[in-house]
Amino acid sequence: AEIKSYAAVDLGASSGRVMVGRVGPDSLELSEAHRFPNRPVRVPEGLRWDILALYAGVLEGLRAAGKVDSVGIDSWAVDYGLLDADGALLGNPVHYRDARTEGVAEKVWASVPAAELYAATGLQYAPFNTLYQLTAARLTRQLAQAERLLLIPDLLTHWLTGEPGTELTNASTTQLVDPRTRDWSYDVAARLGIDLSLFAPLRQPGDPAGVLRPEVLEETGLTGPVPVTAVASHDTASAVAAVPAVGERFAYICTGTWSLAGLELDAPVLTEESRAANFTNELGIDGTVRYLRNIMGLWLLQECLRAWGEPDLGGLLRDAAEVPALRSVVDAGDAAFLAPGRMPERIAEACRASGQPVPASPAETTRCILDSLALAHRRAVEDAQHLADHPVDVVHVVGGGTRNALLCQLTADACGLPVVAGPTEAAALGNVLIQARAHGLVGDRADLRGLLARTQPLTRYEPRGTTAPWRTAQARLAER
Ligand code: ADP
Ligand code: LRH
Repeated sequence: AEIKSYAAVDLGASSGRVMVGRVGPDSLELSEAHRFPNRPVRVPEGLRWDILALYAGVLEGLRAAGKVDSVGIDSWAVDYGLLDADGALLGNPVHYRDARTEGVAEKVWASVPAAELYAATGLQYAPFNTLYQLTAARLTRQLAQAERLLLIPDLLTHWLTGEPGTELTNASTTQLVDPRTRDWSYDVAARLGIDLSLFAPLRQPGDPAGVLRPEVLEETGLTGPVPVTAVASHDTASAVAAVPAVGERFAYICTGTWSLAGLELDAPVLTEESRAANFTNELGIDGTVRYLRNIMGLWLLQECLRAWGEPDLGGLLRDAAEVPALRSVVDAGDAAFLAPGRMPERIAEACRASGQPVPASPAETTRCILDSLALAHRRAVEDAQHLADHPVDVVHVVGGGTRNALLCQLTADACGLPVVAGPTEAAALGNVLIQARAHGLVGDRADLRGLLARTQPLTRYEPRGTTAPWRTAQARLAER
């Protein structure tokens, strides 16, 4: 039977990779063509993405990938590049952890109250939602000069093909989309003075997005035509598409730089209760809603490792497993941990301020982070089931965090549910499968998930003991 090859470009906040997926009627194999670090750069005006280095990594990866039937790009959400009338990039894209959005939300809410904004867009409050970024940029010369705004995967797709577009799953993270109509929220944009004509027309996951330009073929040594396919270009949407679940009674946690924990639903939950719980309704494939909460994720650990001079992670996790459980926990949903820098100190301060033992070694700090993440996973899985009235029997963990067995086990313990961990490269697999489906190789969502469940290595973690210590820890956190 025929096997097709797809290149999946998946750009996470900590690394970018170009993976090659080989898809047959009942086979799916993924291999890594190229991986490169994603290192933001702090310049005098603030924190910026090194977009040219990322694009160079994409080209190098496509060269390493060799002959493929199509290419798709996904990346982290919310950020964008601006192009002038000549199509030239205006400055380096601003990083979502940049400080420019501090205090901006209050200004937005003065025009459109937070409750109305949630009812219209279903998006959680996060300071970095594109809507707040654009409001922060409002009076800048750069925005005045801009003719086009392209979200990061759309920008790279545009550089590869020359074709502009705005892919829907990622557009849903701008907070300018109505999750019921799955179209722009014209009213919100108008009231905030955001010019929607900056955005290229919406496209759906699976839509064609052009072919590699002749210069790109030359640069990568590929022979044309090589089509580019719009995938679920928000990395989390691609990852959720690749959750190897059976049926509907599952929760997922996409663990990487962030933990994105929640449910796949048929319709958004726009209640006031849901807003108060800060759940978001991002759009998924096939008319689905990704109802989830953002948790700080392994960012907390990444930043500590950076502060400690990058010690060996395996050794550190082994030592952390020996530290007594739940001695101190911090609120891993707290936006206070969003900015880079001084992470071990900030965690120590949070423990001290809440009257808990202050972690005294990297192993203790690491344990505090993993316990705190597992606790936040528990809260999100519990709250989502309640808010959406959608019970689950299993938690699927996907992404880089599946390589952290301690985190997976603690998550099972905290949730009191079995955890099925894998695939690790879920976003890349979702990316590959949407391309394969666009070319008629796989069927509906259930087919796609069945294929993953049959072909990808998965690890099951059963919950140990009762959830009582986790419930106590949760109550302790809530008191503060
Ligand atoms: P992103 O896509 O956000 O850049 P990834 O999904 O690649 O993130 O996950 C990166 C995280 O995975 C790292 O921060 C690290 O905590 C975890 N990780 C990667 N490799 C290992 C490993 N060998 N053991 C334990 N954890 C790992
Ligand atoms: C994860 C992610 C997440 C967003 C954040 C900005 O990579 O896309 O879903 O909230 O980055």
